Amino acid sequence: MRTTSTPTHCPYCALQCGMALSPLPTGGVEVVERPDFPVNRGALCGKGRTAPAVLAPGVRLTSPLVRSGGALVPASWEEALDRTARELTRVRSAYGADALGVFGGGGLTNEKAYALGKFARVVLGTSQIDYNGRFCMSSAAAGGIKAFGLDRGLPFPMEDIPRTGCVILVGSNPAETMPPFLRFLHELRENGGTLVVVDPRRTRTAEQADLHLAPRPGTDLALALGLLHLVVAEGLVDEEYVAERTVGWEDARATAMAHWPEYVERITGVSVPELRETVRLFCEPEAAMVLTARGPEQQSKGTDTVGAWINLCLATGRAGRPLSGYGCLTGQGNGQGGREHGQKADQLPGYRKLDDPAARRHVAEVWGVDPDTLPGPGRSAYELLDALGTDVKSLLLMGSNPVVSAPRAAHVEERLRALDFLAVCDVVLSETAALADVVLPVTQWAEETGTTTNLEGRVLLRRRALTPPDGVRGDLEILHELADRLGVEKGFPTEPEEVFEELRRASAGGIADYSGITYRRLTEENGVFWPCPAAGPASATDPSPASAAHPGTPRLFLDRFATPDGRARFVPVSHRPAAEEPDEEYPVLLTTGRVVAQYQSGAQTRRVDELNAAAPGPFVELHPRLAARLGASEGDPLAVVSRRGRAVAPARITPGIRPDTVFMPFHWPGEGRANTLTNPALDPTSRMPEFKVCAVRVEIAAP
Ligand SMILES: Nc1nc2c(c(=O)[nH]1)N[C@H]1C(S)=C(S)[C@@H](COP(=O)(O)OP(=O)(O)OC[C@H]3O[C@@H](n4cnc5c(=O)[nH]c(N)nc54)[C@H](O)[C@@H]3O)O[C@H]1N2
Ligand SMILES: Nc1nc2c(c(=O)[nH]1)N[C@H]1C(S)=C(S)[C@@H](COP(=O)(O)OP(=O)(O)OC[C@H]3O[C@@H](n4cnc5c(=O)[nH]c(N)nc54)[C@H](O)[C@@H]3O)O[C@H]1N2
Ligand code: SF4
Ligand SMILES: [Mo]
Repeated sequence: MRTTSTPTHCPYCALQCGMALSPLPTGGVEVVERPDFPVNRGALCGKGRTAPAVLAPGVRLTSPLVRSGGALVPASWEEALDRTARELTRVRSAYGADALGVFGGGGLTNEKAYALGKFARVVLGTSQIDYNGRFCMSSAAAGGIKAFGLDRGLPFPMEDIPRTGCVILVGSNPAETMPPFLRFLHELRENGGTLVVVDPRRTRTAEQADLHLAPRPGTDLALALGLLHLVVAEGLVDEEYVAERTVGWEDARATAMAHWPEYVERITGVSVPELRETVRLFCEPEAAMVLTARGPEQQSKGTDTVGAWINLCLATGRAGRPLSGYGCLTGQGNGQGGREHGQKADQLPGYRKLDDPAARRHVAEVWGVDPDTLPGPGRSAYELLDALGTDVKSLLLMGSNPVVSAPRAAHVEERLRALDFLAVCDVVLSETAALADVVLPVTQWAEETGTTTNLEGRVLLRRRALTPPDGVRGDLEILHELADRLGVEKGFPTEPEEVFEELRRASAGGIADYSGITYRRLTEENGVFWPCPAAGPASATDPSPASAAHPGTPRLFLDRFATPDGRARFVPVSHRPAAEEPDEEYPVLLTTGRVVAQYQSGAQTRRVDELNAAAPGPFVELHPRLAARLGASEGDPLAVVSRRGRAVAPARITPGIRPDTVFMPFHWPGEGRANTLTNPALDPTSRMPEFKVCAVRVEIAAP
């Protein structure tokens, strides 16, 4: 069996666990462990293990669908593609190119994300493209760019984590969201290091910690400032490092000094002794790390919050040194690569900026177009969804299910219904695809080749292990066919490697430089970390590839940060409240997140029996004191009401959550949809919605 298996990677989260696929005699494939891949060493969570279930023809779409007489009916590919091209052309002639919206996803391979961004700018000529990564890690990205001049999830490989002295894990629950990663945290503690977890809930991750801080949701910024205040007060600033490797300390110091520990205790609910203990654990060892995930980031002040945690690292000399640093645990399978190659509203491939004239010239040359024809930056994801049916009249959607996953989802659903034309490329009939005028069924991870970039910035190759069923086509093929019908015959190859070769050239010289990475290398090495420039300059006179390959860059910033002067920037930030604080009418805080057995909007995992048995539906997690006040018992249907709407789900009572807060996972549509409630207040820099805090009222739902 072993010899015939194909090594590849999981279709779901940003760990991109290595696995191998073996063909089964009955058809289909079986997942086999691949202990050689250093991130998971063979371990997989239940989602990865059961991922082949979604490949079965009964579960997925195998024919295009078009809306006819109000219903979606099967159609030929010719008919579905012709209709899509016709509608896009009609909308463009009636309203202009910016009436054509495009929405991508961080689960798409680098090749797809690159082709989608190019398709929007070159074929449609629209500025109106963004993607679901805006809901995911845009605040960490913005914070990283401000401070370090560059954003890559982790600036070091995962294998460094067990060797540091202390990890502060802020708003991250890998026990549910990245189970194989827990091993690194166990090893950290076995090696004598300590773990501090910051989460309003005592999660299964928090249970592993030496110290669990449970702040009120939305107060991580104040918490980080309070810790920095204590660092200064206790004389723990690394003055030499600050002088040599940073700028802006005086202003950052001044704002931190305004955040007295007692004041921070009042805002966060974390006691002064706990703050002191955190500072001790963080500052005592030689090296330490801060890792954030969606808890502190999905806030209307997420960028400043990330900045405050980075300030703490900089003041203590814990960035750009061995086994120290700030990192963000990215989320989706290609959450990292998906934000580097141009599906983001303000971006061109190689992490270039769309408003930078030199970047426009470089990419336009690779694309063979006049730089002046490239549109400028467009709207962010929520703003784009909010504009549907007003000045954006059609939407091409690839790799997201916003009916379940967008904030203020009932409003987003209404906006989707108000479109003149909606086309969705998906593997299943998601809740969003069900609203479409045309649904284009696509091939899946195990059936196609392509690269992803995991949370470490490691570029990986997923390999085709299976022949797709009749009736489905690849996303690249769809873009090729649509481009052709819209009059652009060249520039949209269907072979992933050909797209990657072009991506290499487009990214060359950019921040996320992939030009030294080839499919060949990716089959021989366990991934290559960007930046990886082509070793020798390939000039017009000597186009031969250089002999010595660049090794890639597993560890960033050891010599210098990616700013013009090589120094990191402190950002002066101050506490501010959430966009919506509790009041008499809405006295409870709602926060949202994930459970281990479901993935995102659930479009894929809700179709897997084993996962549904483990996590059958939504719930409202609440503290026994709040339950007693409501008169609610375990399992009682609770109505959670916010200014956006009302959701109903059974009570799950646990002393592990703060009594002022309820938690709902967001994986389900319908009555228990958490995003009916959430607040689309946006961070001013990253345009990230405030998924992690809003004010609600909780009551027992009338039967
Ligand atoms: N099983 C599963 N795994 C996944 C995914 C999935 O859907 N399901 N999705 C993937 C993706 S795209 C992502 S982005 C990652 C997300 O991975 P995580 O960030 O680990 O997941 P979340 O559950 O969204 O949030 C983490 C924790 O933040 C806490 N939290 C809530 N509010 C606050 C706050 O104000 N401050 C702090 N400090 N913490 C708070 C929550 O209680 C929760 O335990 O997971 C990836 N892995
Ligand atoms: N309340 C609340 N809401 C949240 C969050 C939260 O913490 N709380 N987290 C946010 C975060 S971090 C994220 S990342 C978003 C994610 O939410 P979504 O963007 O909805 O993500 P998915 O559910 O993964 O949707 C991906 C869709 O694309 C399909 N698909 C998968 N692979 C491919 C492919 O290769 N090609 C095509 N064409 N389709 C494909 C899948 O079947 C699925 O329908 O949710 C956000 N929403
Ligand atoms: S942890 Fe993430 S990458 Fe690994 S098997 Fe689970 S879902 Fe897949
Ligand atoms: Mo995410």
